[in-house]
Amino acid sequence: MGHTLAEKIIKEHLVEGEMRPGAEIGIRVDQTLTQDATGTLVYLEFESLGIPRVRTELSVSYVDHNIIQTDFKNAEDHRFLQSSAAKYGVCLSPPGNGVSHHVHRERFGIPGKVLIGADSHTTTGGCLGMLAVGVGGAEVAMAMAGKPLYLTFPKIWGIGLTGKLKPWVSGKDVILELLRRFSAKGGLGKIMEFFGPGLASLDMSARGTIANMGVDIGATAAIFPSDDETRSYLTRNRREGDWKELRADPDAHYDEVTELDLSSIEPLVACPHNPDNVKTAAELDGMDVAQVIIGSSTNGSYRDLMIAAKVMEGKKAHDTVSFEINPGSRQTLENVAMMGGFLTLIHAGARIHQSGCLGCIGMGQAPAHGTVSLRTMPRNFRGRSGTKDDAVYLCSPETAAASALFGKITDPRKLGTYPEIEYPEVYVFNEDWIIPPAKNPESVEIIRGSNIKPFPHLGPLEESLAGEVLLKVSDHVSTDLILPGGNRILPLRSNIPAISQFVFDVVDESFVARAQEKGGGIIVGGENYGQGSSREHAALAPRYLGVRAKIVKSFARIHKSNLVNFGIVPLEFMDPGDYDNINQGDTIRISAIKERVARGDEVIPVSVNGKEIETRLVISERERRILIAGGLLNQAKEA
Ligand code: MIC
Repeated sequence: MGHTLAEKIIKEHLVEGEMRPGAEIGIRVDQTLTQDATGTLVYLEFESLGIPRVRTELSVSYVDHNIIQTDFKNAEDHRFLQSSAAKYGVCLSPPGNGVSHHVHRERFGIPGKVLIGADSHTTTGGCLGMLAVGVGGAEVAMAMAGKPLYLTFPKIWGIGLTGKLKPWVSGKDVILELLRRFSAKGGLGKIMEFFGPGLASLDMSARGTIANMGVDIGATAAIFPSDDETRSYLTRNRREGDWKELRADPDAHYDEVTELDLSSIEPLVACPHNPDNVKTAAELDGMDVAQVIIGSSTNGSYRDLMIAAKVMEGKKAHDTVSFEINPGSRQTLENVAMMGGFLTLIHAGARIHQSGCLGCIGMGQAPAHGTVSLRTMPRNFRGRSGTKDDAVYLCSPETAAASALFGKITDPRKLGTYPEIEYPEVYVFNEDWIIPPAKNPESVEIIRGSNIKPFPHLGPLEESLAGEVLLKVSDHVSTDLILPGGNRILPLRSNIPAISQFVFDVVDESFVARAQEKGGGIIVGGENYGQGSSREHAALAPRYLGVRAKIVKSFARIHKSNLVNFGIVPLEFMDPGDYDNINQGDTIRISAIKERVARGDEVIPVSVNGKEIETRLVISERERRILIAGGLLNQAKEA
């Protein structure tokens, strides 16, 4: 029997384990990426391993998140990252170059390679036929040290595409349609693999958007074949030499198949506060909007900005709308400028921001209370925009631009003829935007400003765990709720004692004081706990406050690995009904936990106010050793 494309890449990179769903495998990593908000910890982690230079084919450090410098902290992080990159053999993409996912695709992504990144949207790389996976920072540090990436071998979810997108419908609508049908946990434990005749009508921009939000449907990765579209994209980026044809075998077997007729999709909008809360633009048509932002890792490409420019040609954004453009990359900025797009947008009243993540993670662009913000970004979790009671809606650039014109959510099909976009034959860019590593690394001093605090010491797993339920939360709690972003908190990413003061800030402002008073405790949660960002701070900061176990209905993949990597025991209710009978303030005891973890027990009894319930610990042998050591770095240093 033939193989899927994902299987072929995994097979070629397999160094440990067996390729069957549910088994743990280790795969060789070719490329890594970090971004500044997660990256400072990654380089501290890498440094603690005592390895002089990275052992990957390519590692790139992007500075794209914390680029609004309200005080010295971000700038100090940037200098730390630049000097670390120079010393350890990593390329640096400095602030202004744009979002890692765009720049990586433009300059470095290669079909058939394995890329991992300390950012959940690393899945974007799947648009080029790479196996691209978002992971916690410690796993990136290990890969930079030449270690494999460990994964539970996923199911391969084939998405068979037929038909052709209708005018005014684009890549964002495709992924929103999948989110609408399958929910934010529909892809858990799966790699999405796209195939079929419909692929021909999906350009690289659409593929990037879809692969980007593959993680928002819960998938480990989302992959497209490397075909003529991939070739022409690489050629336009002067990298035709990196192209090779890659696709699934004709008789490949997918664990699941979904047929998607592209011509049946209409303009869609995700409503607050989850990307899977999807309605049609037509249903929401007429709702007042106060802010429209086009850009981000999801929709910040040349095409995305040019279609907005075409919509705005000869027109002006509505007076009541703050119309904002966040270019995905410097290359996009330069090419859209060259083709006249920015002139149109500026003339139409757009506010042009620097290339980067910005408002997508609450770094500026916070909306006013009680107003609707319509964005082309990937996430709309409560409070993520920087305004606690925000109302963020997500859509395509077409719907965003149409809505900016009228000041109301607008189905873009009302605009008449769908404009054609002209592409430059080759994109202009300057290779020197990327700063190569130092040729004389020994002489490079790492610049450690006062914002870079040492990595906290984490002790090994105790014999037994006891404590109170410090907080009980419901389903789909994102890492943005566990440890928020925003320009107040993000600059503290390199300072765990300081950032830990914001754990669960959006949910319950008294959480930190309670955790400190009780000397730590246990968190209880619902389904898909820890969805969203890969930020390991959402595990490390609670651990710093003494949280040693979480009991939930189900975990999101990256957060669960992060919990293990920082020594927090990730338990799942055997009977989800037990969730209803457990409350904040209840006394929890988990006896002989260390012995049970070491013995390989999957069923872990937990006493709740003296009454026993059963929970499940579904982790590999390797992860059990990590938990016992108190975290991945402790274990790596022991080994
Ligand atoms: C996100 O989109 O949520 C982020 C901000 O890019 C995060 C990374 C972070 O929290 O630093 C992610 O996706 O991993």
